Amino acid sequence: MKTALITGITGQDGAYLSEFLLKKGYIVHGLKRRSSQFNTDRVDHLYQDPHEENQRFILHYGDMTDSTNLIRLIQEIQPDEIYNLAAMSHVQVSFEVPEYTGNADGLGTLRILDAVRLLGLEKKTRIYQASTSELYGKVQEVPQSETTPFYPRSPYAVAKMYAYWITVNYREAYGMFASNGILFNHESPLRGETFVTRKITRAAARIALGLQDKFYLGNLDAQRDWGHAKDYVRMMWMILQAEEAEDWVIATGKTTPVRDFVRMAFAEVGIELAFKGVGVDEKAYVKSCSNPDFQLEEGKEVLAVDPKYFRPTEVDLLIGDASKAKNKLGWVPEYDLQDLVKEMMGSDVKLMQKDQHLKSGGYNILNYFE
Ligand code: NDP
Ligand code: GDR
Repeated sequence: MKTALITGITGQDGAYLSEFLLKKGYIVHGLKRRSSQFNTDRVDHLYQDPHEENQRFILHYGDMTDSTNLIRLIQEIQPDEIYNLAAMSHVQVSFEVPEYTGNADGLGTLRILDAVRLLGLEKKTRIYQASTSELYGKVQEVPQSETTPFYPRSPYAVAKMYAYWITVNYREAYGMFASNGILFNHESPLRGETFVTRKITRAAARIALGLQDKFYLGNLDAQRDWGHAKDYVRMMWMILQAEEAEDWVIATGKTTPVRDFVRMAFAEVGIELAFKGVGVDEKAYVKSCSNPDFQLEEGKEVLAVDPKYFRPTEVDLLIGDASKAKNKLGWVPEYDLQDLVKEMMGSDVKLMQKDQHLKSGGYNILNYFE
Protein backbone atom coordinates (compact mmCIF):
# COMPACT_ATOMS: atom_id res chain seq x y z
CA MET A 1 0.00 0.00 0.00
CA LYS A 2 1.53 3.32 -1.07
CA THR A 3 1.39 6.47 1.03
CA ALA A 4 0.84 9.92 -0.49
CA LEU A 5 0.99 13.38 1.01
CA ILE A 6 -1.08 16.05 -0.72
CA THR A 7 -0.51 19.69 0.10
CA GLY A 8 -3.52 21.79 -0.92
CA ILE A 9 -5.84 18.84 -0.24
CA THR A 10 -8.80 21.14 0.48
CA GLY A 11 -8.60 22.75 -2.98
CA GLN A 12 -10.23 21.68 -6.26
CA ASP A 13 -7.40 19.41 -7.43
CA GLY A 14 -6.64 18.11 -3.92
CA ALA A 15 -10.21 16.82 -3.63
CA TYR A 16 -10.22 15.04 -7.00
CA LEU A 17 -6.72 13.65 -6.48
CA SER A 18 -7.65 12.30 -3.02
CA GLU A 19 -10.60 10.41 -4.48
CA PHE A 20 -8.43 9.08 -7.29
CA LEU A 21 -5.63 7.87 -4.98
CA LEU A 22 -8.01 6.34 -2.43
CA LYS A 23 -9.61 4.32 -5.25
CA LYS A 24 -6.12 3.12 -6.18
CA GLY A 25 -5.65 1.85 -2.62
CA TYR A 26 -3.33 4.58 -1.33
CA ILE A 27 -3.17 5.90 2.21
CA VAL A 28 -3.73 9.62 1.69
CA HIS A 29 -2.39 12.26 4.06
CA GLY A 30 -3.26 15.89 3.49
CA LEU A 31 -2.16 19.29 4.71
CA LYS A 32 -4.97 21.59 5.73
CA ARG A 33 -4.74 25.13 7.03
CA ARG A 34 -6.23 26.23 10.29
CA SER A 35 -9.18 28.44 9.53
CA SER A 36 -11.82 30.14 11.68
CA GLN A 37 -14.52 28.20 9.83
CA PHE A 38 -14.55 24.68 8.39
CA ASN A 39 -12.60 24.70 5.11
CA THR A 40 -12.85 21.02 4.23
CA ASP A 41 -16.14 21.07 2.24
CA ARG A 42 -14.58 19.52 -0.84
CA VAL A 43 -13.20 16.49 1.03
CA ASP A 44 -15.81 16.06 3.79
CA HIS A 45 -17.28 13.05 1.99
CA LEU A 46 -13.89 11.31 2.35
CA TYR A 47 -13.55 12.06 6.07
CA GLN A 48 -12.94 9.10 8.33
CA ASP A 49 -13.35 9.21 12.08
CA PRO A 50 -9.82 9.24 13.56
CA HIS A 51 -11.03 6.68 16.13
CA GLU A 52 -11.64 4.16 13.37
CA GLU A 53 -9.01 1.58 12.64
CA ASN A 54 -7.22 1.39 9.28
CA GLN A 55 -7.75 5.03 8.48
CA ARG A 56 -6.72 5.78 4.89
CA PHE A 57 -7.58 9.49 4.75
CA ILE A 58 -5.78 11.61 7.32
CA LEU A 59 -5.63 15.39 7.55
CA HIS A 60 -2.92 17.36 9.36
CA TYR A 61 -2.71 21.04 10.19
CA GLY A 62 0.07 22.80 8.35
CA ASP A 63 1.17 25.66 6.18
CA MET A 64 3.52 26.06 3.24
CA THR A 65 5.19 28.97 5.02
CA ASP A 66 6.19 26.85 8.06
CA SER A 67 9.31 24.74 7.44
CA THR A 68 9.32 23.07 10.85
CA ASN A 69 5.77 21.87 10.32
CA LEU A 70 6.56 20.48 6.86
CA ILE A 71 9.73 18.71 8.02
CA ARG A 72 7.94 17.12 10.99
CA LEU A 73 5.01 15.92 8.88
CA ILE A 74 7.17 14.46 6.13
CA GLN A 75 9.27 12.70 8.77
CA GLU A 76 6.17 11.22 10.41
CA ILE A 77 4.43 10.24 7.18
CA GLN A 78 7.47 8.99 5.19
CA PRO A 79 5.47 9.42 1.96
CA ASP A 80 6.18 7.49 -1.23
CA GLU A 81 4.72 10.38 -3.20
CA ILE A 82 4.21 14.07 -2.47
CA TYR A 83 1.80 16.09 -4.60
CA ASN A 84 2.61 19.74 -3.95
CA LEU A 85 -0.65 21.43 -4.88
CA ALA A 86 -0.85 24.08 -2.13
CA ALA A 87 -0.65 27.62 -3.43
CA MET A 88 -2.20 31.05 -3.37
CA SER A 89 -3.56 30.20 -6.79
CA HIS A 90 -5.48 33.30 -7.88
CA VAL A 91 -3.56 35.31 -10.48
CA GLN A 92 -5.31 38.64 -9.88
CA VAL A 93 -5.11 38.32 -6.08
CA SER A 94 -1.36 37.73 -6.39
CA PHE A 95 -1.00 41.39 -7.43
CA GLU A 96 -2.56 42.30 -4.04
CA VAL A 97 -0.45 39.89 -1.96
CA PRO A 98 2.78 39.48 -3.96
CA GLU A 99 5.11 38.80 -1.05
CA TYR A 100 2.90 36.16 0.52
CA THR A 101 2.43 34.55 -2.90
CA GLY A 102 6.20 34.37 -3.36
CA ASN A 103 6.57 32.83 0.08
CA ALA A 104 3.83 30.19 -0.19
CA ASP A 105 4.08 29.31 -3.89
CA GLY A 106 7.80 29.80 -4.50
CA LEU A 107 9.62 29.19 -1.22
CA GLY A 108 6.94 26.72 -0.12
CA THR A 109 8.08 24.40 -2.91
CA LEU A 110 11.69 24.75 -1.79
CA ARG A 111 10.63 23.84 1.76
CA ILE A 112 9.07 20.58 0.56
CA LEU A 113 12.05 19.63 -1.61
CA ASP A 114 14.55 20.48 1.08
CA ALA A 115 12.61 18.62 3.78
CA VAL A 116 12.81 15.47 1.64
CA ARG A 117 16.54 16.00 1.15
CA LEU A 118 17.24 16.78 4.82
CA LEU A 119 15.36 13.67 5.93
CA GLY A 120 17.36 11.48 3.53
CA LEU A 121 14.24 10.52 1.55
CA GLU A 122 15.68 11.48 -1.87
CA LYS A 123 15.52 7.94 -3.16
CA LYS A 124 12.18 7.04 -1.59
CA THR A 125 9.88 10.02 -2.10
CA ARG A 126 8.70 11.12 -5.54
CA ILE A 127 7.54 14.73 -5.83
CA TYR A 128 4.95 16.26 -8.15
CA GLN A 129 5.12 20.05 -8.48
CA ALA A 130 1.96 21.87 -9.62
CA SER A 131 3.43 24.08 -12.32
CA THR A 132 1.27 26.15 -14.60
CA SER A 133 0.67 27.47 -18.10
CA GLU A 134 0.87 30.94 -16.50
CA LEU A 135 4.65 30.47 -16.84
CA TYR A 136 4.27 31.14 -20.58
CA GLY A 137 2.61 34.50 -19.90
CA LYS A 138 3.27 36.91 -22.74
CA VAL A 139 2.82 34.97 -25.95
CA GLN A 140 6.16 33.74 -27.37
CA GLU A 141 4.88 30.81 -29.38
CA VAL A 142 1.64 28.85 -29.93
CA PRO A 143 0.83 26.15 -29.11
CA GLN A 144 2.94 26.14 -25.95
CA SER A 145 5.00 23.03 -25.20
CA GLU A 146 7.78 21.92 -22.83
CA THR A 147 10.31 23.85 -24.96
CA THR A 148 8.44 27.18 -25.18
CA PRO A 149 10.29 29.96 -23.31
CA PHE A 150 8.69 31.35 -20.14
CA TYR A 151 7.63 34.99 -19.72
CA PRO A 152 5.62 35.20 -16.47
CA ARG A 153 3.16 38.10 -16.18
CA SER A 154 2.07 38.14 -12.51
CA PRO A 155 3.56 37.71 -9.03
CA TYR A 156 1.83 34.30 -9.03
CA ALA A 157 3.53 33.24 -12.26
CA VAL A 158 6.92 34.55 -11.10
CA ALA A 159 6.61 32.61 -7.83
CA LYS A 160 5.63 29.50 -9.79
CA MET A 161 8.65 30.04 -12.04
CA TYR A 162 10.92 29.83 -8.99
CA ALA A 163 9.07 26.67 -7.94
CA TYR A 164 9.50 25.18 -11.42
CA TRP A 165 13.24 25.75 -11.54
CA ILE A 166 13.96 24.74 -7.95
CA THR A 167 12.20 21.46 -8.72
CA VAL A 168 14.41 20.95 -11.80
CA ASN A 169 17.45 21.97 -9.77
CA TYR A 170 16.81 19.50 -6.91
CA ARG A 171 16.26 16.76 -9.47
CA GLU A 172 19.59 17.50 -11.14
CA ALA A 173 21.58 18.30 -7.98
CA TYR A 174 20.40 15.48 -5.70
CA GLY A 175 19.02 12.88 -8.12
CA MET A 176 15.53 13.28 -6.71
CA PHE A 177 12.43 12.08 -8.59
CA ALA A 178 10.85 15.52 -8.83
CA SER A 179 8.65 16.41 -11.82
CA ASN A 180 6.75 19.48 -12.96
CA GLY A 181 3.30 19.11 -14.47
CA ILE A 182 2.78 22.28 -16.53
CA LEU A 183 -0.98 22.17 -16.37
CA PHE A 184 -3.21 24.44 -18.41
CA ASN A 185 -6.47 25.71 -16.86
CA HIS A 186 -8.69 22.95 -15.54
CA GLU A 187 -12.09 23.42 -14.06
CA SER A 188 -14.97 21.49 -12.50
CA PRO A 189 -18.02 21.98 -10.29
CA LEU A 190 -15.50 22.21 -7.41
CA ARG A 191 -13.65 25.17 -8.97
CA GLY A 192 -13.21 28.16 -6.63
CA GLU A 193 -16.05 30.66 -7.09
CA THR A 194 -13.83 33.58 -8.13
CA PHE A 195 -12.14 31.90 -11.11
CA VAL A 196 -13.79 32.98 -14.32
CA THR A 197 -15.51 29.71 -15.38
CA ARG A 198 -17.17 29.11 -12.01
CA LYS A 199 -18.02 32.79 -11.65
CA ILE A 200 -19.83 32.50 -14.99
CA THR A 201 -21.67 29.22 -14.28
CA ARG A 202 -22.78 30.42 -10.82
CA ALA A 203 -24.01 33.73 -12.19
CA ALA A 204 -25.76 32.11 -15.18
CA ALA A 205 -27.57 29.71 -12.84
CA ARG A 206 -28.60 32.52 -10.46
CA ILE A 207 -29.78 34.76 -13.29
CA ALA A 208 -31.78 31.93 -14.88
CA LEU A 209 -33.47 31.25 -11.54
CA GLY A 210 -34.27 34.91 -10.92
CA LEU A 211 -31.91 35.17 -7.92
CA GLN A 212 -29.72 37.83 -9.55
CA ASP A 213 -30.17 40.33 -12.41
CA LYS A 214 -26.72 40.68 -13.91
CA PHE A 215 -23.03 40.10 -13.28
CA TYR A 216 -19.68 41.72 -14.15
CA LEU A 217 -16.52 40.35 -15.72
CA GLY A 218 -13.17 41.79 -16.85
CA ASN A 219 -11.37 40.90 -20.06
CA LEU A 220 -13.74 38.93 -22.32
CA ASP A 221 -11.12 38.53 -25.04
CA ALA A 222 -8.66 36.40 -23.02
CA GLN A 223 -8.39 32.87 -24.44
CA ARG A 224 -7.83 29.80 -22.33
CA ASP A 225 -7.23 26.10 -22.94
CA TRP A 226 -9.79 24.68 -20.50
CA GLY A 227 -9.89 21.02 -19.45
CA HIS A 228 -11.60 19.03 -16.69
CA ALA A 229 -9.81 18.68 -13.33
CA LYS A 230 -10.62 14.95 -13.21
CA ASP A 231 -8.55 14.31 -16.36
CA TYR A 232 -5.70 16.42 -15.00
CA VAL A 233 -5.34 14.77 -11.56
CA ARG A 234 -5.12 11.38 -13.29
CA MET A 235 -2.17 12.80 -15.17
CA MET A 236 -0.49 14.01 -11.95
CA TRP A 237 -0.43 10.41 -10.79
CA MET A 238 0.82 9.14 -14.17
CA ILE A 239 3.68 11.65 -14.01
CA LEU A 240 4.90 10.10 -10.76
CA GLN A 241 4.58 6.56 -12.17
CA ALA A 242 6.77 7.42 -15.21
CA GLU A 243 10.15 5.76 -15.59
CA GLU A 244 12.01 9.04 -15.23
CA ALA A 245 11.34 12.37 -13.58
CA GLU A 246 10.60 14.92 -16.31
CA ASP A 247 8.46 17.97 -17.00
CA TRP A 248 5.15 17.59 -18.81
CA VAL A 249 2.62 19.88 -20.49
CA ILE A 250 -1.00 18.88 -19.90
CA ALA A 251 -3.61 20.60 -22.04
CA THR A 252 -6.50 19.93 -24.41
CA GLY A 253 -4.94 21.74 -27.40
CA LYS A 254 -8.06 23.88 -27.93
CA THR A 255 -8.54 27.45 -26.85
CA THR A 256 -11.72 29.48 -26.23
CA PRO A 257 -12.32 33.17 -25.45
CA VAL A 258 -13.98 34.01 -22.12
CA ARG A 259 -16.90 35.52 -24.09
CA ASP A 260 -17.62 32.14 -25.71
CA PHE A 261 -17.55 30.38 -22.37
CA VAL A 262 -20.26 32.82 -21.22
CA ARG A 263 -22.30 32.00 -24.34
CA MET A 264 -21.91 28.26 -23.80
CA ALA A 265 -22.91 28.44 -20.12
CA PHE A 266 -26.15 30.33 -20.79
CA ALA A 267 -26.90 28.18 -23.86
CA GLU A 268 -26.67 25.10 -21.64
CA VAL A 269 -29.87 26.22 -19.87
CA GLY A 270 -31.61 27.40 -23.06
CA ILE A 271 -30.66 31.09 -22.96
CA GLU A 272 -29.19 32.64 -26.08
CA LEU A 273 -27.17 35.83 -25.58
CA ALA A 274 -26.30 38.74 -27.86
CA PHE A 275 -23.09 40.69 -27.21
CA LYS A 276 -22.96 44.40 -28.12
CA GLY A 277 -20.29 47.09 -27.74
CA VAL A 278 -16.51 46.80 -27.37
CA GLY A 279 -14.05 46.83 -24.48
CA VAL A 280 -15.43 48.36 -21.28
CA ASP A 281 -18.68 49.17 -23.11
CA GLU A 282 -19.39 45.57 -24.06
CA LYS A 283 -22.58 44.08 -22.63
CA ALA A 284 -24.57 40.88 -23.12
CA TYR A 285 -28.35 40.73 -23.49
CA VAL A 286 -30.87 37.90 -23.58
CA LYS A 287 -31.70 37.17 -27.23
CA SER A 288 -34.09 34.32 -26.48
CA CYS A 289 -34.97 31.92 -23.69
CA SER A 290 -36.33 28.57 -24.78
CA ASN A 291 -36.38 26.95 -21.34
CA PRO A 292 -39.88 27.03 -19.82
CA ASP A 293 -38.39 26.78 -16.28
CA PHE A 294 -36.73 30.16 -16.63
CA GLN A 295 -38.59 33.34 -17.49
CA LEU A 296 -36.14 35.82 -18.90
CA GLU A 297 -37.32 38.68 -21.05
CA GLU A 298 -35.74 39.30 -24.41
CA GLY A 299 -33.38 42.29 -24.28
CA LYS A 300 -32.60 41.95 -20.55
CA GLU A 301 -28.99 42.96 -19.80
CA VAL A 302 -27.23 40.14 -17.95
CA LEU A 303 -23.51 40.98 -18.23
CA ALA A 304 -21.37 44.12 -18.23
CA VAL A 305 -17.62 44.70 -18.12
CA ASP A 306 -16.09 46.16 -14.96
CA PRO A 307 -12.46 47.28 -15.44
CA LYS A 308 -11.74 46.44 -11.80
CA TYR A 309 -11.35 42.85 -13.01
CA PHE A 310 -8.67 43.80 -15.56
CA ARG A 311 -5.19 42.67 -14.54
CA PRO A 312 -2.19 45.02 -14.54
CA THR A 313 -0.56 42.58 -16.98
CA GLU A 314 -2.68 39.98 -18.75
CA VAL A 315 -2.00 36.60 -20.32
CA ASP A 316 -3.88 36.88 -23.62
CA LEU A 317 -3.69 33.46 -25.21
CA LEU A 318 -2.99 29.98 -23.87
CA ILE A 319 -3.13 26.85 -25.97
CA GLY A 320 -1.09 23.83 -25.00
CA ASP A 321 0.59 21.04 -26.91
CA ALA A 322 0.43 17.89 -24.76
CA SER A 323 1.93 15.58 -27.42
CA LYS A 324 4.73 14.45 -25.11
CA ALA A 325 2.30 13.28 -22.39
CA LYS A 326 0.06 11.65 -24.98
CA ASN A 327 2.89 9.82 -26.74
CA LYS A 328 5.03 8.80 -23.77
CA LEU A 329 2.42 8.27 -21.06
CA GLY A 330 -0.67 7.53 -23.13
CA TRP A 331 -2.71 10.33 -21.55
CA VAL A 332 -5.97 11.13 -23.33
CA PRO A 333 -8.51 13.50 -21.78
CA GLU A 334 -12.02 12.06 -21.40
CA TYR A 335 -13.89 15.37 -21.21
CA ASP A 336 -14.25 18.13 -23.80
CA LEU A 337 -15.28 21.73 -23.09
CA GLN A 338 -18.95 21.07 -23.86
CA ASP A 339 -19.04 18.22 -21.28
CA LEU A 340 -17.31 20.45 -18.76
CA VAL A 341 -19.73 23.36 -19.20
CA LYS A 342 -22.69 20.97 -18.99
CA GLU A 343 -21.46 19.45 -15.73
CA MET A 344 -20.64 22.81 -14.16
CA MET A 345 -23.97 24.36 -15.14
CA GLY A 346 -25.92 21.30 -13.97
CA SER A 347 -24.19 21.44 -10.62
CA ASP A 348 -24.63 25.19 -10.15
CA VAL A 349 -28.30 25.15 -11.13
CA LYS A 350 -28.89 22.46 -8.47
CA LEU A 351 -26.93 24.42 -5.90
CA MET A 352 -28.78 27.67 -6.63
CA GLN A 353 -32.14 25.90 -6.55
CA LYS A 354 -31.42 25.30 -2.86
CA ASP A 355 -31.00 29.07 -2.40
CA GLN A 356 -34.21 29.61 -4.30
CA HIS A 357 -36.13 27.22 -2.01
CA LEU A 358 -34.69 28.94 1.07
CA LYS A 359 -35.63 32.34 -0.32
CA SER A 360 -39.16 31.28 -1.21
CA GLY A 361 -39.46 29.75 2.29
CA GLY A 362 -38.71 33.18 3.76
CA TYR A 363 -35.28 32.23 5.12
CA ASN A 364 -32.62 34.88 4.69
CA ILE A 365 -29.15 34.09 5.96
CA LEU A 366 -28.38 37.81 6.27
CA ASN A 367 -30.88 37.93 9.16
CA TYR A 368 -28.61 35.69 11.21
CA PHE A 369 -27.92 38.31 13.87
CA GLU A 370 -31.37 39.94 13.90
P1 NDP B 1 -7.15 25.90 -5.21
O1 NDP B 1 -7.00 27.35 -5.04
O2 NDP B 1 -8.52 25.30 -5.40
O3 NDP B 1 -6.49 25.15 -3.95
C1 NDP B 1 -5.30 25.61 -3.38
C2 NDP B 1 -5.02 24.80 -2.14
O4 NDP B 1 -3.82 25.30 -1.53
C3 NDP B 1 -6.11 24.90 -1.06
O5 NDP B 1 -6.20 23.66 -0.40
C4 NDP B 1 -5.56 25.94 -0.12
O6 NDP B 1 -6.05 25.86 1.20
C5 NDP B 1 -4.09 25.55 -0.15
N1 NDP B 1 -3.18 26.60 0.33
C6 NDP B 1 -3.09 27.87 -0.11
N2 NDP B 1 -2.11 28.52 0.57
C7 NDP B 1 -1.59 27.63 1.45
C8 NDP B 1 -0.58 27.70 2.44
N3 NDP B 1 0.11 28.81 2.67
N4 NDP B 1 -0.32 26.59 3.15
C9 NDP B 1 -1.02 25.44 2.96
N5 NDP B 1 -2.00 25.32 2.05
C10 NDP B 1 -2.28 26.40 1.30
O7 NDP B 1 -6.21 25.47 -6.43
P2 NDP B 1 -6.37 24.27 -7.49
O8 NDP B 1 -6.79 23.06 -6.79
O9 NDP B 1 -7.12 24.78 -8.66
O10 NDP B 1 -4.87 24.13 -8.00
C11 NDP B 1 -3.94 23.25 -7.35
C12 NDP B 1 -2.52 23.67 -7.68
O11 NDP B 1 -2.31 23.63 -9.09
C13 NDP B 1 -2.16 25.10 -7.27
O12 NDP B 1 -0.81 25.10 -6.90
C14 NDP B 1 -2.35 25.92 -8.55
O13 NDP B 1 -1.53 27.06 -8.51
C15 NDP B 1 -1.90 24.91 -9.58
N6 NDP B 1 -2.49 25.03 -10.88
C16 NDP B 1 -3.86 25.06 -11.03
C17 NDP B 1 -4.42 25.08 -12.28
C18 NDP B 1 -5.90 25.13 -12.48
O14 NDP B 1 -6.33 25.47 -13.60
N7 NDP B 1 -6.71 24.77 -11.50
C19 NDP B 1 -3.57 25.06 -13.50
C20 NDP B 1 -2.15 24.99 -13.22
C21 NDP B 1 -1.65 24.97 -11.97
P3 NDP B 1 -7.48 26.55 1.61
O15 NDP B 1 -8.54 25.61 1.09
O16 NDP B 1 -7.38 26.62 3.08
O17 NDP B 1 -7.51 27.88 0.93
P1 GDR C 1 -6.23 32.19 -14.71
O1 GDR C 1 -7.75 31.88 -14.36
O2 GDR C 1 -5.83 33.56 -14.39
O3 GDR C 1 -6.03 31.71 -16.11
O4 GDR C 1 -5.47 31.24 -13.66
P2 GDR C 1 -9.01 32.83 -14.14
O5 GDR C 1 -10.19 31.96 -14.28
O6 GDR C 1 -8.87 33.64 -12.90
O7 GDR C 1 -8.91 33.85 -15.39
C1 GDR C 1 -8.98 33.39 -16.73
C2 GDR C 1 -9.10 34.59 -17.67
O8 GDR C 1 -10.39 35.18 -17.51
C3 GDR C 1 -10.24 36.58 -17.45
N1 GDR C 1 -11.36 37.19 -16.72
C4 GDR C 1 -11.63 37.02 -15.40
N2 GDR C 1 -11.03 36.25 -14.47
C5 GDR C 1 -11.58 36.25 -13.21
N3 GDR C 1 -11.03 35.47 -12.27
N4 GDR C 1 -12.66 37.03 -12.89
C6 GDR C 1 -13.28 37.81 -13.80
O9 GDR C 1 -14.24 38.50 -13.48
C7 GDR C 1 -12.76 37.80 -15.13
N5 GDR C 1 -13.11 38.42 -16.28
C8 GDR C 1 -12.27 38.04 -17.23
C9 GDR C 1 -8.90 36.79 -16.76
O10 GDR C 1 -8.43 38.12 -17.01
C10 GDR C 1 -8.08 35.70 -17.41
O11 GDR C 1 -7.56 36.13 -18.61
C11 GDR C 1 -5.93 29.91 -13.40
C12 GDR C 1 -5.56 29.58 -11.95
O12 GDR C 1 -6.15 28.34 -11.62
C13 GDR C 1 -4.06 29.48 -11.78
O13 GDR C 1 -3.77 28.99 -10.46
C14 GDR C 1 -3.51 28.50 -12.82
O14 GDR C 1 -2.11 28.43 -12.70
C15 GDR C 1 -3.89 28.94 -14.22
O15 GDR C 1 -5.31 29.00 -14.29
C16 GDR C 1 -3.42 27.97 -15.27
